[in-house]
Amino acid sequence: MQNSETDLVTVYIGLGSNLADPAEQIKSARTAITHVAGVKELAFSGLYHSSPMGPQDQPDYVNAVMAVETGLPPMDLLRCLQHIENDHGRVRKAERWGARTLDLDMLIYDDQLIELPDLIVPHPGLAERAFVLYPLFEIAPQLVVPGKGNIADLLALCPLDELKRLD
Ligand code: ROI
Repeated sequence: MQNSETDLVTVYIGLGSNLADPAEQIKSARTAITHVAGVKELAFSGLYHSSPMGPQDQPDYVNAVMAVETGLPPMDLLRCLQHIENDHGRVRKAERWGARTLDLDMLIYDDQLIELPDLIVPHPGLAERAFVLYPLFEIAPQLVVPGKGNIADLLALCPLDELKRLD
């Protein structure tokens, strides 16, 4: 069901960068997201340093997770996130899972299960990614991930890998 404009939902967004001063990319993306009309920040995790998942011949990543409140429907929010990625110099290459200046993933949208050609929510890789689960747990320890279960249970099954919280 589509949200009416007055219906606000909580959305979790994953942020990742491994090029052109990753920590600055993440901070700047946070500011850009909070400036989107109809989007309000609820929480922002610490920054995490992570080794690359996928091809290893790329720099390490900085990752974070943000919670926002919004009345924007999922596809409208996705377009906004893609604009912000593009504004941060994101170049879409043929290579899957290559280095990127900024990656913004819609991890969770309210309690919804979404399967559209351009958008699957909850994010399909969420449960296998320490660099998503640990920052998500930091800001929402009681969260139930729609269709996947309790965040604490998911986290217990996910090795920490090389993940380190910065500062
Ligand atoms: N690996 C890490 N550690 N962090 C990411 O944000 C990330 N994003 C990606 C791929 C290439 C899968 N690997 C990643 O898109």
